[in-house]
Amino acid sequence: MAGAIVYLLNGPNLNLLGTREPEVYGKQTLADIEAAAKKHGEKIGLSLDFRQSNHEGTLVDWVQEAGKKAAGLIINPGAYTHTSIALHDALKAVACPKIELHLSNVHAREAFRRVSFVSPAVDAVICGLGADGYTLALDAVRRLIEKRA
Ligand code: CA2
Repeated sequence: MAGAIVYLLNGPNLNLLGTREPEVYGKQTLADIEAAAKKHGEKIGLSLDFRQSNHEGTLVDWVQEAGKKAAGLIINPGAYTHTSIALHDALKAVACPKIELHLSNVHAREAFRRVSFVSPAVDAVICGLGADGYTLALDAVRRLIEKRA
């Protein structure tokens, strides 16, 4: 377990965190969230590979890469959650524990955000806890990795 690699992937527009809509997404920037996640990862024995892209194909490539290299995968797919069959298919092909993560409670927002193409392809979903969701997702993925070992 010590030093197990976990990919933490972030989708479109999450690079804008902290600049707008703080009432929905919080005040922290993605760099703040990355620093806290890496610190927590170290504490619980996980080595984090934290990335963000605005491009669906890049995210698909990274999910495939995680399938080869990672012990666990956490993904906040951003708006691709609600549209991407390509991400669904890529995630289905990954055997390690996978968690879908959202800052906001997508079920309490617009109807289109209640639809997720990602949820059927992952082990668990965390949403509505803001930036804390990232550290909680790390704890959760660690448990799932342990259980499978
Ligand atoms: O709640 C989440 O984490 C989301 O994945 C965030 C996505 C949204 O499309 C999903 O429905 C739920 C959007 C992230 C955009 O973040 C921004 C932050 C600041 C300014 C503009 C966009």
